[in-house]
Amino acid sequence: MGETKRGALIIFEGLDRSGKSTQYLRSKGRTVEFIPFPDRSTPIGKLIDMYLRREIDMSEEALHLLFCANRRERVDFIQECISTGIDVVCDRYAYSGVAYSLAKGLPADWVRAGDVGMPQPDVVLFFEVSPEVACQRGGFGEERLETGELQRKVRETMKLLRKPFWQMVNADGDVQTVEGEVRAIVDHLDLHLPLQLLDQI
Ligand code: DGP
Ligand code: NA
Ligand code: NA
Repeated sequence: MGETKRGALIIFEGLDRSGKSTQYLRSKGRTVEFIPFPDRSTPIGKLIDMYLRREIDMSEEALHLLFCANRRERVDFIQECISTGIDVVCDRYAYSGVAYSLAKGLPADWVRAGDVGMPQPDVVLFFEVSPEVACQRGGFGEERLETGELQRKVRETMKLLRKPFWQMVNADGDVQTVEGEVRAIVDHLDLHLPLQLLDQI
């Protein structure tokens, strides 16, 4: 009897409007569960959504903790999928959480502690898009946090978070080219070790 291979935890990271959503929809031929973070469908996600659409205000600290809590809400589901051989693709993860809050000037140790113990990704695909291209894509600037200045800071901060399991993907190109890059990386993941938990971000 063959052992069922565990699923992979694949993270898409990058700036707003870097084309991540398009990418993950196009990869739907695999047995994959997609989780967008923030997951706006949960009660905590609805609060985040109201904040982003400028319907409510809250402190930066409270917002940070809500984003962390919103990711924690899905941990059981992620682990269930992985152990039954289903891949999980998350649009954003702890790295967005840390990069946005550091860019706003919250204390580094406090910020980085919020996602310790989360499942460790098998790969983080970092979609790199030039800020000029990102600003030209549709819908930019509609929500809070989409100002050019904050995006520049997030971009710089995000790069400092790079880990050995990060892969940079040039997202300025056309969709087919980017999709090819993504598949090549995902097809070569080594899934023999069990899923680890993040001991630092
Ligand atoms: P999205 O739905 O992927 O466009 O994300 C909504 C916005 O929230 C986007 O500007 C990025 C930001 N964001 C995503 N995750 C986090 C997080 O954990 N912390 C903070 N502060 N912002 C985040
Ligand atoms: Na956005
Ligand atoms: Na998202």
